[in-house]
Amino acid sequence: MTEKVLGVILGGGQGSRLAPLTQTRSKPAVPIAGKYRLVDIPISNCINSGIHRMFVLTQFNSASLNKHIKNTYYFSPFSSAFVDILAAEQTPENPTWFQGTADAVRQTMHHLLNHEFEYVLILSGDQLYQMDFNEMVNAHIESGVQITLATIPVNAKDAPSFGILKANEENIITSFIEKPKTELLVDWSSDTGPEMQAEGRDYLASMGIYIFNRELLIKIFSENEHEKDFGKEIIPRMLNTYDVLSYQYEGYWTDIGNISSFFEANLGLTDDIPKFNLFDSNHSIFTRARMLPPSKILGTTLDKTIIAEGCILQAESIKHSVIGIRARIGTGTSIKSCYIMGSDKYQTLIEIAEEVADHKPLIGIGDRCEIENAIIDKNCRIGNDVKIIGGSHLSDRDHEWYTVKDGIVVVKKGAVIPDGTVI
Ligand code: ADQ
Ligand code: ADP
Repeated sequence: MTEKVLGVILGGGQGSRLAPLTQTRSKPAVPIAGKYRLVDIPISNCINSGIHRMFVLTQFNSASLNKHIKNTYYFSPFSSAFVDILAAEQTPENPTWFQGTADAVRQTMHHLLNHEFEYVLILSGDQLYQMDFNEMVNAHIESGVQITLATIPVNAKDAPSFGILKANEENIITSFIEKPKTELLVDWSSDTGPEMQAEGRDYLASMGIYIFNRELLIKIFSENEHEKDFGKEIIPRMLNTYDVLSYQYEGYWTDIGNISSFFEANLGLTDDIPKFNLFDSNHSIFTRARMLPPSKILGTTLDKTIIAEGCILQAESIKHSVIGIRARIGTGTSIKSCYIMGSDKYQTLIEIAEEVADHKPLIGIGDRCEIENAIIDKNCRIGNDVKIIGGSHLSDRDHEWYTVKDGIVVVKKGAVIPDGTVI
């Protein structure tokens, strides 16, 4: 049935919650897990589920996102498969950027409707999960509804960050509240089953994943031009008129829309048995094949660490960390609980000799550094004897080279950090 589905990936609003990672790139282009980009997750889930036609909606169309999509997702010219980026565009009718999730879909409907489909599957661009959409599509069709929402049980601490709902015995949603305040939660618990209740996951949350029948979506947008958001406006209104199905999912799913959840999700990949399984061949995550050389490691003690291709590591030790493509780390350096994104290029030996003579830090991380609880964005030049120790002792701040959020130091893309700096 998934051949009748068109995938629409919401690639992000202004991306302020992931700043400064989104300062110079669109959210779908943010690197994760050492070699992928955020947008690879929903695209891979679609491909693994047999959904081969996708649009990625984004506020700005960065060169790196275009290049990544163009160089990764090319399909046979004899198939109908495609992944196309639709950036917010000014037209005489729409002089502004996308004003919200529903507005993004509304503004791009004329592109979507050029294709034949019966169902549109709307996905968030900032979630980590490996879900087979076949089952959700089948549940949607079998129940005869026109809208289905994927839902997941969450605990009281997380519930205020999500749309929370209640459903009847047929899983038809009876009420919905977008991001309820903690004091309202007493009225919103559900019977989520004994396993979920044992974990304190008593609230049914919207995963921000929706299936709409084509004609209904056209009707919704023609009826009300002012609704900007699915969670805040469209879903609550639909409950009064239509049956909306709750499709309960119980696999691993996490929202990675802010720095601390992004950091935790990346470092979680270093667990003995990570909840997100990069090694599952039935749910492969696709990304650009870069033809990089194997990583080279000289004298480094490694523990609980993921290392992408093309790295040159001479560090003393690397623990509980994710090391991205083409990373270079100098001798005597120790890295703990970090996500090092790596670089877009290698420096030549001549460039290196010249920059060393000029006392300019090289691309990568220098010698005798100590780095902990940090995200180092791509192409940074971190000098020798630099100490960056994140943690709860640091207050939130924004500096020219770095930002601190929830104790995590995020060194900005391309930052040059002189020898001996202490953060
Ligand atoms: P949020 O995640 O808070 O809640 P929102 O910030 O609107 O909702 O983002 C949903 C997705 O759409 C994200 O991937 C975001 O990047 C993207 N997005 C947001 N604005 C956009 C825009 N203008 N253009 C393009 N893309 C945009 C939603 C639901 C909740 C639900 C959670 C689950 O509203 O009900 O519980 O998702 O994560
Ligand atoms: P990624 O590996 O993160 O997908 P790319 O390979 O797409 O990154 O490269 C990102 C940027 O770096 C592009 O602008 C690309 O042109 C540039 N780049 C990549 N390799 C080199 C290189 N060897 N020399 C100079 N620029 C490069």
